[in-house]
Amino acid sequence: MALPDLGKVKSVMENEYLQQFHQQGYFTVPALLTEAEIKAVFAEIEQIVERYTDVPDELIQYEPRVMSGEVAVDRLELAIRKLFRMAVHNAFFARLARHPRWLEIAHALLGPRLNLVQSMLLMKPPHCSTAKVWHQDNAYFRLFPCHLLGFWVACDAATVENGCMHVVPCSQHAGIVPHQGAGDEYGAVHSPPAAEILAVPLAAGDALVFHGELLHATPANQTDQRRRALQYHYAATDCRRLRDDYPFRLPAPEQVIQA
Ligand SMILES: O=C(O)CCC(=O)C(=O)O
Repeated sequence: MALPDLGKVKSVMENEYLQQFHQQGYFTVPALLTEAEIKAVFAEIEQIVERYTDVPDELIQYEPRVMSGEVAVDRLELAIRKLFRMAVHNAFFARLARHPRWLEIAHALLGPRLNLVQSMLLMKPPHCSTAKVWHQDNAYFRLFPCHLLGFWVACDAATVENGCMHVVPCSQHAGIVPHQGAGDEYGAVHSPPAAEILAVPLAAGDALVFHGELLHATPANQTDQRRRALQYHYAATDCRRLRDDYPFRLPAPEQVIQA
């Protein structure tokens, strides 16, 4: 990815962040969301789960271990693996895609014209969640050049025990590695060596900003606590799918954003 003009973005983002992004493939930002904003996120999830009369099929995806009957849960919300493309289906999450602090960072790294490629709320509930396998997000999207990044925003404190993000620093430099599998099991054929893996625990409201080809994974939630996280992916509008025979369909961008 070409570096944006560091002089121009200096007032917007610390050079240190930019350098870490381009070298290591990620950086963390403290308190990207306030406590009040996180409360509003939780309230909106509750509304979606409890009150929508006609929930679109793609919006709510359940944990496979609950679906198979292996694990029972007390409340429907605790069976949800993810809310998918919720910025398409819900006005609150659509507005969140234009959060000024997020866009400041996204524009600094990707330029003035952006597509919101995908929004997700990763619920990782206690007792029934499964790991998310090692993967690169651009193995799903297949956008070239990879002017693509993800925001992963912890809404609860994310720890090693409850399934925080794990990354392989610098892995984006190797491009897309071979992937296989179906659905959420689609992942890198080879898991990285333990010595290369870095856990990224975060406080609620903190964010991991990561390159679209950074290898990452999350373990299952082994605690009684919840671990909810938002994930929004933005790409520069110059990214293209060069072929369309990849395992995943890529719908139209959820939003087009102009600085
Ligand atoms: O489990 C998580 O929170 C991360 C999931 C993830 O990396 C993804 O769906 O791309």
